[in-house]
Amino acid sequence: MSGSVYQSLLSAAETRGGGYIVLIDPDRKYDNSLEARVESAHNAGADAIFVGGSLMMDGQYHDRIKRIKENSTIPVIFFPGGVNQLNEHFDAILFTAVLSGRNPHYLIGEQVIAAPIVKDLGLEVIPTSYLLFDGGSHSTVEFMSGTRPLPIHRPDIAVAHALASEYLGKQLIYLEAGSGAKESVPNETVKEICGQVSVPVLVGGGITSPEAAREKVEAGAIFIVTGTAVENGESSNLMKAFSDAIHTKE
Ligand code: 1GP
Repeated sequence: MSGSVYQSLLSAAETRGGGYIVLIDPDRKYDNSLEARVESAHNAGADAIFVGGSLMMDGQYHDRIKRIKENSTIPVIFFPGGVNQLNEHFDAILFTAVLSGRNPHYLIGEQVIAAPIVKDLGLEVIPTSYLLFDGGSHSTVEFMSGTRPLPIHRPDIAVAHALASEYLGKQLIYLEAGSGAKESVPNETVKEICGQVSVPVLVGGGITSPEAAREKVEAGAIFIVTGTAVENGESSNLMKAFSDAIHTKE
């Protein structure tokens, strides 16, 4: 269960006024920039790297996880796209249920398949509620999970899902607008949720500017995830700007 990686992330976020997480999609289209992105994340002062993606288009996935881990001194955490992506090199796994949806396979099916393998690999488990919002881009995760996202401008529905997540014992709530979303989860929704739950909230999807990231932290989010905005090896300056904006106490 949640252990040293989770605790160290929380304590870093508390000390720094927020936590910055860089998402690396290990699909082939990013193969040439893997090491550069890991290095940029370190140079920017990111607190962790999430690794995951909904689709893998070749057989080199496991090799890429090894490359990421070999180049990282910050935690490398599995943000699962499916049980086939489990790997021994991760420091922890977001043990995720798509609680915004009503597809039993992503509420409990994948988790049952994954659990014995997670145990065998000895991965630290972070029980996570994944709430997918409609960010206006028909995200890959919407298609792959076969679920409808939550309406993005209905904070009442969002709060109800977040409260249910807390009462189900989740230790992290991921508010996700989908990778490359046109609209990120609104600040008011983040604020409403953070005012109602005590579980740490993480926001990702469609966050394209450091200012937007900071607003989510000011609304109560503990962690901010960026992927698309910083997906090139050349985006090290932007990563640093995100990091500075999110680490509000530095
Ligand atoms: C996707 O929340 C992450 O799962 C990051 O989204 O790629 O839009 O930054 P972006």
